[in-house]
Amino acid sequence: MAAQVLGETDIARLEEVARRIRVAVIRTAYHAKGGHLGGPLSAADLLAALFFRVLRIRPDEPAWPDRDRFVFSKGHSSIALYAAMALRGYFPEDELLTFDAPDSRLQGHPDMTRLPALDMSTGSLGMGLSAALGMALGARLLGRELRVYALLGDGECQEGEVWEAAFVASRYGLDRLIAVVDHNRLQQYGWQGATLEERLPPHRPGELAAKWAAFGWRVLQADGHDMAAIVAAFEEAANGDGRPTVIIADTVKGRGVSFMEGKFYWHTRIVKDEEYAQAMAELGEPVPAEVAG
Ligand SMILES: Cc1ncc(C[n+]2csc(CCOP(=O)(O)OP(=O)(O)O)c2C)c(N)n1
Ligand SMILES: [Mg+2]
Repeated sequence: MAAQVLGETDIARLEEVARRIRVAVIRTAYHAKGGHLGGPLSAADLLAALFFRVLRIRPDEPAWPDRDRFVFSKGHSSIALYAAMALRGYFPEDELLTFDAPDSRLQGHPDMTRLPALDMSTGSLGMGLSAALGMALGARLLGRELRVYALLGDGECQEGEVWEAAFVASRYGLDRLIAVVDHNRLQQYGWQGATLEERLPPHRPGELAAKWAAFGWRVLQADGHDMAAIVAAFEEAANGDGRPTVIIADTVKGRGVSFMEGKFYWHTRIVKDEEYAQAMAELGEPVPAEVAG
C-alpha cells in the first residue's frame, strides 16, 4: 500500500479525537469513583489513530468478517478503549457512564460476551498477543486479507506468554500481525527507585526493542504522542516484509494531565472533585458547574 499523504487537518482531527478520549477517560473514572487513569491516558493517541485512521472496521456492522481485528491486550485500560469505540459510533457516549456497573456492557476489563463488538476479552496481562496470533493464522488459512493489531503494555511484556506468541508469530512469518507496545516506562508498582515516588522502568533503555528483534520481529519506534509519527509508523507497519511488526511507542503514563504524568500511583485511583476540575481545565474542557467551585 502506498503511503497516503496525511494533511494538517487530518492530524488536527485525530489530535482532537485523542483529546476527547482523554476527557472521556477522566469523566468516566470520576463518575465511576474508580478505574484506571495512567495507562488509558498514555494510550489515547494510539487509540485515536487506530480507530479513526488505521483499522478497517464498520461500527454499524461489527461482525463484518473482513474487518481488521483488534486485541486490546492491556485490558485494564478499558476506559480508553470504550471511549474510542463510543466516539467512533459503536455505542452512545452516554453509555460510558455505566462503566463497571454490574449490568453494564462496559465491564472494568473488556468482556466480549457483554460487548460483542470486541474481538477479545482481556485483562489478564500477557494473553492478548496469543489470541491475535491465532486470529492472524486463521485469516491466512481462510485467505482473508485483514490485519490483526494488538496493543500491549510495557509492564505486560514481562509476561512469558508474550514471548511464546512472539516466537511463534515470527516462525510463521505473520507479516499481517502488528503489535504496538505502549512504552510508558511504568507499570502498576514496579521496583522502587531513588525515592518512594520513583519507580524503575520495567525494561532497561533499549532492551525492549532488542528483545522483539531477537524474536524475529521488525521493530519500528515512534513518539506515541506525535500523531503524524504514529500514523507514519502504522503505514510502514502495513507494508509487510515477511516478519511480524512491533511498533514501540514512547509514551508518558498519565499524559495530558500534569499531576498524573509519570506518577505510578495514578495507575488507578479515585479522582477527587478538585482534581476533576483541574484535569478538565488542562484538557481544554469546560469545568462542570457542580465541581467548579
Ligand atoms: C496476569 C496479570 N497480573 C497482574 C495484573 C494486575 N495488573 C493490572 S495492570 C498492571 C500493570 C501493567 O503495566 P503495563 O503493562 O505497563 O500497563 P500500563 O503502564 O500501560 O498501564 C498489573 C500488574 C493483571 N491484570 N494480570
Ligand atoms: Mg506501562
